[in-house]
Amino acid sequence: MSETTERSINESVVRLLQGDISTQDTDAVVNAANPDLAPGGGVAGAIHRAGGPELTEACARIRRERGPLPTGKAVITPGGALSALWVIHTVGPVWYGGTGGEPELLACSYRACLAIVREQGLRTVAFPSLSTGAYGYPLEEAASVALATVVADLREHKDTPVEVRFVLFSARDLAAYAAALEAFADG
Ligand code: AR6
Repeated sequence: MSETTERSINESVVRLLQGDISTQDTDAVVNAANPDLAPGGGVAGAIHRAGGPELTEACARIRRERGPLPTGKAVITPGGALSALWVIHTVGPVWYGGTGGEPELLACSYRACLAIVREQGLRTVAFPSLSTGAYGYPLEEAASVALATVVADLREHKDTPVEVRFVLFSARDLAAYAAALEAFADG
C-alpha cells in the first residue's frame, strides 16, 4: 500500500495516491481522452478496457452527435463496468513547448471537469495526471497547474465540497504532485 497525502481546503479534500485510475471507487473518474473519445493507450486505454463496450459505445455516440471534443473541454458518460458510476472525459493540451497556451488549456480541463462534478451533484472524483503521458507535458509544470487550479476552484466553491483524488501512476509522479500540493494548499 503506498502512502497517501491529503490536505483539506475548507470542507473539501485533495488526496494524492499512487495507483490505477481505472479501479477507483469515486463517483466519477476523469479520462485523459483524445478528441475522438476513442480508447487509445495510457489512461484512456485502461478506462475503456475496464468500462467495457457500454462505455466505448457511449463515447462513440457523443463523438457522432457532437463531433470532436475540443482541448480544454469535458463531457460525462456512464462508467459502464467501472466501479465509478461516471467517466468525465477531458482533452488536455499536447505540449508544444509552452508557448501555445498549454498552461491555460490544462487549467481549463481541470475546471471543466470540476464544473461537471458540481452540476451533477457528485461528491468524489479521481483525476489522472492529464497530458503528462502521450501528450508530453513536463511533469513538474503540469503538477503545478493541476494543483493550483484545483485548490483555487475548491476555495472558490466552498458551498459544494468535494473529494478530489489524484491517482498517480509512478512514485515520481506522486512526488511531483505532493510538492505542488505543499506549494498551493498553504496560505
Ligand atoms: N492510471 C493512472 N495513471 C495512468 C494510467 C492508469 N491506468 N495509465 C497511464 N497513466 P496518458 P495524456 C499515467 O498518455 O498525456 C491516450 O492514448 C501516465 O503514466 O494516458 O493526456 C489518449 O487516447 C501519465 O503520467 O494521457 C490520448 O490520445 C498520465 O497517466 C492521449 O493518450 C497521462 O498519460 C492523452 O495523453
